[in-house]
Amino acid sequence: MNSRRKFIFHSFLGTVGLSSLTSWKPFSAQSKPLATATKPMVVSTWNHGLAANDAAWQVLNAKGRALDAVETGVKVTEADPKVTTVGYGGYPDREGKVTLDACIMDEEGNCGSVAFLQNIKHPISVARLVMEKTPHVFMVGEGAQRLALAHGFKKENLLTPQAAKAWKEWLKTSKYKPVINAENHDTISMLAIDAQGNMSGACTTSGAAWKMHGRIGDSPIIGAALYVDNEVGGACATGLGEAVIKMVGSHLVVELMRQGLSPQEACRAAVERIVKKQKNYKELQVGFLAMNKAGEVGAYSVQSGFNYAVHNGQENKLIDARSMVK
Ligand code: SD4
Repeated sequence: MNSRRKFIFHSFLGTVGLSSLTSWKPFSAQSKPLATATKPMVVSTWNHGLAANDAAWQVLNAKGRALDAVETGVKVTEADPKVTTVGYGGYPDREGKVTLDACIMDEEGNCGSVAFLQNIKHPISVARLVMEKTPHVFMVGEGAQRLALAHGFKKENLLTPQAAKAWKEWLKTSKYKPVINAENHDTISMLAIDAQGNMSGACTTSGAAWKMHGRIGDSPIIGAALYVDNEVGGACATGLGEAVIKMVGSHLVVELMRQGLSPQEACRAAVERIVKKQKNYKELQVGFLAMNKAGEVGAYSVQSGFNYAVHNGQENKLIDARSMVK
């Protein structure tokens, strides 16, 4: 060590004290590690999660990677024109444009996101492209679309006649007041554990219906709508994105699980944070869904009406989440 470095090092020790340095442990080592799940599991938000889970399960059952499972799973919802909150058939913004947000995260902490993506049916796969084929983690708009086209994606019209009709109906009043559990909800967020015990997650949405052109919600934001830490577990969110971004919800849920809370307790604590800090909580819906490394699942929402689908190999069933406001 040269003398200048030695000086800095000793001044540092003087500040923190040698004993605190030697007793320092990584925070993650402070709570007991959980046993890893011995069988695959997949969970996802809302009732369309049932069909998405079925597709994801095919991958997991064939000993596939959780990352492939979550991508395959949420693509089912993206392609379904009857789901008016995700992908093709999603309700547009107030200018009649369908703009999509998505993100994905793997067991190594790699992640990719796209936002404000237009005319590409599977934003989740573009998010994966960002993660795997670029040096970046987050791309938006035209640049994200160009990346997709360069990798063989096709430009498509995603505004179905039904969504166009709903938009024209909305234009008559042009009132923007998201309705709880309807209209701006039903993003699909999914978490999976594979046969190797690795976790991944995905989230994809057309966002809040009738949003301002250019508005982006929580769904493409790593830490807000989705977070996965392969040592601890994963969490994801659905609901009013503005409320989730403000408290970086999914990251909070994972960190609470790291400190020893069960998935259910961690989701509840995150909802409590919203209720405590956000004065308008009675007018909004947010739901969190979490799964830890051991395969334990929990969820909690601000308002009643949030449900989620759990596939454990034996059955794929829909469960009503508990909520703060009954
Ligand atoms: C958003 N969080 O854009 C999304 C919408 C959503 O269930 O989750 N709907 O704010």
